[in-house]
Amino acid sequence: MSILEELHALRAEGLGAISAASELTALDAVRVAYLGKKGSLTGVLRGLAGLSADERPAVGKASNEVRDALEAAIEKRRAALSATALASRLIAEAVDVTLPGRRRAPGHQHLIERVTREIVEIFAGIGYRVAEGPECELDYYNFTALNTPQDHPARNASDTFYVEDLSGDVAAVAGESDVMLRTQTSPVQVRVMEKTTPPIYILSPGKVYRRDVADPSHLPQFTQIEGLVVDEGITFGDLKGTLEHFAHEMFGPSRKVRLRPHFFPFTEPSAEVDVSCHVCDGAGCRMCKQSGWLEVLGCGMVDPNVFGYVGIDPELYSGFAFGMGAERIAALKYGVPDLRHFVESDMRFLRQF
Ligand code: 2U9
Repeated sequence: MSILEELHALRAEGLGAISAASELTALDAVRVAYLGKKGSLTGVLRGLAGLSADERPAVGKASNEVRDALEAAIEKRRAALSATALASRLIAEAVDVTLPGRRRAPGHQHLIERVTREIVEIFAGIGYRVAEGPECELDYYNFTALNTPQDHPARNASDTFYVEDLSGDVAAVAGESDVMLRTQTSPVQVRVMEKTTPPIYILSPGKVYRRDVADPSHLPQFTQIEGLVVDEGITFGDLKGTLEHFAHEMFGPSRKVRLRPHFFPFTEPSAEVDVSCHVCDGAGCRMCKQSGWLEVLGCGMVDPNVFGYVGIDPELYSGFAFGMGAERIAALKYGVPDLRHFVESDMRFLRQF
């Protein structure tokens, strides 16, 4: 076969291989096989050396034509294969923007947060302001200024979470730290009284900590809401009227309020407060253990000793205070039998509210 015949055959064979290449990598292999350094066309051109001078131009021209034809065919095939590849990728990766999205369940306020805010709103409506303070407190604010004797059981390490003083304080090393997780929010009110001249009408909601084992009616951490009023001429009657207003707003307008004598170190006289049962209207039911009454909070007139600690003149001013647990109020209002439900994060429980 002459070189011209070989070139002709090579061209036909190359064009066939190009159109047979079904993907880009195969096409590239064809290009290398025909046009590469060690490719067939280069191999044929090696025979050029053995030709006479007048044969060479025609063979040179023919080989250029074969190269051009193969290169053009490769480019055309490459464009076609790229377009097909792109089309199939577009199909494979297509996103149906009309499909409905996956819904995320929106979160909502925890019942305790809702009840806390509801209580705050009731008192905000009659002029109280919210006061907040540290959860880690000093013995002075949590106990001493609240007229709590040195030997009061609440001060025991078995009742209160004492916090290690990292300053290396000798008392702390001996296990008698002055720092603790507050057991009530009253220290917030002591701090306000230290800095404020009456009238004072404040509410202090917040977390408190007690070294209790969790059971249906106790949690080692819970939410307390305390109120404090200090003004001229404040009486026990003002306290009762305020609590009646709260009971009506929280549990319904026909609720009755009953006060039973009690003792707290920081108030004198002190009382525990019952609200007539909102489930049976006082007739007696499972909720109120047949008594017709639910115990909801504690209260009293601020002890003059407490005024002494904060520099308020008890001859000029008097005041009342009250305290309640938001978890207990929520449990009574919504019929939750066990306070532990509030901290267990079981969505079946939480979703109900
Ligand atoms: C100051 C002076 C007095 C706050 C009060 C109570 C009565 C009370 C309990 C209710 C349930 C705590 O959450 S509980 O366990 N609290 O009964 N708290 S009087 O008296 C104060 C507060 C601040 C300066």
